[in-house]
Amino acid sequence: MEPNRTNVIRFASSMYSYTINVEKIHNALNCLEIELPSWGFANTGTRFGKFLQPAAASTIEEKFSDAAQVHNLTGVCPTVALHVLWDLPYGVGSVPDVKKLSAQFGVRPGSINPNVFQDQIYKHGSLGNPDPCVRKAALAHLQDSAEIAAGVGSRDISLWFTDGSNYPGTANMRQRRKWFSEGLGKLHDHLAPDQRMLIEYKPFEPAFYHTDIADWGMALLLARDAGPKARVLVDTGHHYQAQNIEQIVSWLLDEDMLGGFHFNDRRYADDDLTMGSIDPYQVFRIFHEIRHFEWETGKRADIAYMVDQSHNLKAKIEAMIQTVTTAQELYAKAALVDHERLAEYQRRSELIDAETCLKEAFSTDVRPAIREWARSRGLPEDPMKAFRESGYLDRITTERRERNAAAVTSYA
Ligand code: LRH
Ligand code: MN
Repeated sequence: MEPNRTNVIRFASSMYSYTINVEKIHNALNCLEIELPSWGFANTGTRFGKFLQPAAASTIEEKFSDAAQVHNLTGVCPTVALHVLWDLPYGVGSVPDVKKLSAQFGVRPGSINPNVFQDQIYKHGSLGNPDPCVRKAALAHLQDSAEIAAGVGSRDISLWFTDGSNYPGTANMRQRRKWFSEGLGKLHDHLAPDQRMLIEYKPFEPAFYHTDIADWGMALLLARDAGPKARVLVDTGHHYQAQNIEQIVSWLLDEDMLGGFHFNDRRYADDDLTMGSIDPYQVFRIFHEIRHFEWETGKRADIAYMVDQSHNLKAKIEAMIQTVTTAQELYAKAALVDHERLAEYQRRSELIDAETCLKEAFSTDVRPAIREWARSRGLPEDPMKAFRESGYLDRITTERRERNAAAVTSYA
């Protein structure tokens, strides 16, 4: 698309003159949807305690209400991820309530997250547990979750397992892999034709010696074994410090096995901090690998962009708005990379110029173009300011303060 006066802003620097292609930014924003986690609105903590927020959501109605606030202010969060035990206490029986709330608040149920880690029976694992009765119970919950997903119209069943061990010699890791393969295969066969199962890996926590699905390779092999409706889910917080996450993303894209992301940020381990708060360039590099793949292949990657954070200190709804606007900014910057020019520099191993293609895009201030995009969609230019002026926070604080004050805070 030839830049003309209307869709570009010209910039001339000593080394380079470049234009901001506003249309490219708007097109990118038009196709970016970000799924919010219901649990991101609830009072959560660490093992050392939980600091209660009077406005926190605890009922599924309140979580839909808060998610709808973020969607109405940003226009890009039409779905909310649900965690079965936390949001659907009656399992399939909770489906009618969820559908009613979805209609009431204009936000659809997103990925369905089974929970085979909280119940006491899962002490030694779920699908990987040496006790066949426990494996059977876990599979039943996973299959129920697939039915819940079908009932509420969700496509993705998002799977995370705490299975593993804390001490060497206490688990047969090869045997447990076989049990996982067996269980995931049975779940796969239980899925509806349009459903997907996303397998999330995590190197450690709560298991501290081995985790059965510890990295992308293990998740990929298990997904392959399970069948064509299985994909890998990349939680950005589930990597060792020095791991190159965007390389993992590029391989999963190449294998057509990348199903989705849980975005958050971290300084040390699975800190679940707000996206882009510690290393925004990391998120940019991930978005760049996806956009470059889509440019090269001419096909849109079928990825679920989801947030998975627990806001232990920040005000929860504001932290979610901050996360979504940060994701939009970093995605818009990645959309500005000149793929032709980059491919040419890569082909010629022009290192400085190739790197500068990314740096130029990353250092571009896309906020004016995003404000223009928001205006064009009848959305507030500054969602955070609009939220603070809406009075919503005061209203829910009054409604929820008493109930939240009574909640348990201590770990033990
Ligand atoms: C595990 C995890 C998983 C969720 C949980 C809330 O660390 O990332 O995706 O189920 O957080
Ligand atoms: Mn996650």
